Amino acid sequence: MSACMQNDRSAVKRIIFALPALYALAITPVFSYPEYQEFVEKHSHRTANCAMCHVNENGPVGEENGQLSALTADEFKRLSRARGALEPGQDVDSPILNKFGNEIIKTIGKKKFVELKSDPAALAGALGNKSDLDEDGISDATEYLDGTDPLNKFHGDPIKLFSINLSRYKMHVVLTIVAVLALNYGLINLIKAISLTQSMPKRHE
Ligand SMILES: [Ca+2]
Ligand SMILES: [Ca+2]
Repeated sequence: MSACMQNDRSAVKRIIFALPALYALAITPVFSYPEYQEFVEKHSHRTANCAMCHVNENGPVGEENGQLSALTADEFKRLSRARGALEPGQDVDSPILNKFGNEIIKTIGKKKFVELKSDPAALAGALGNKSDLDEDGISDATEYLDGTDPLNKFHGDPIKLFSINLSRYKMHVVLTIVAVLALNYGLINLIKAISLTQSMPKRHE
């Protein structure tokens, strides 16, 4: 069998495997949830785009990475499973959602997420303060309210990050201050000693 025929067969197989997922996608409307984005921008006075929860900053519709038209057959299956995760606690791994987006569905379930569209502020309370995916010390829920990136440890409300880092590294700060004071003290005494030496009368032999 020629390589060309083998390639054709494997392409046909891929299409056949993808058919159920494509059908599921076709009968499931593509939801977008601009209510959350609008709330975040209004509440935080920061610009928020789809990248807060999605892989692609332009959202799920399109042909780029993390968008529906670029998904493989396996990714369609993962998408279908994620869309069926109506209740919390399920293992969600949607290829169009980033880690935070998947965490939201895992924590509260798709059903609750859709319900909260009418009250986007309540999403923070529903998420709770346990999860801090980027480990910057600010919970995902707070970063949602603040309009900062819950997957970037260097992106957070500056005052909160400063306060958290000061608390985390307070021993380093104290030791640095002590070291600087000790160095200054030593330098001052050294200068005094040199001055004294120079001001002492020279012995005539
Ligand atoms: Ca965080
Ligand atoms: Ca962050």
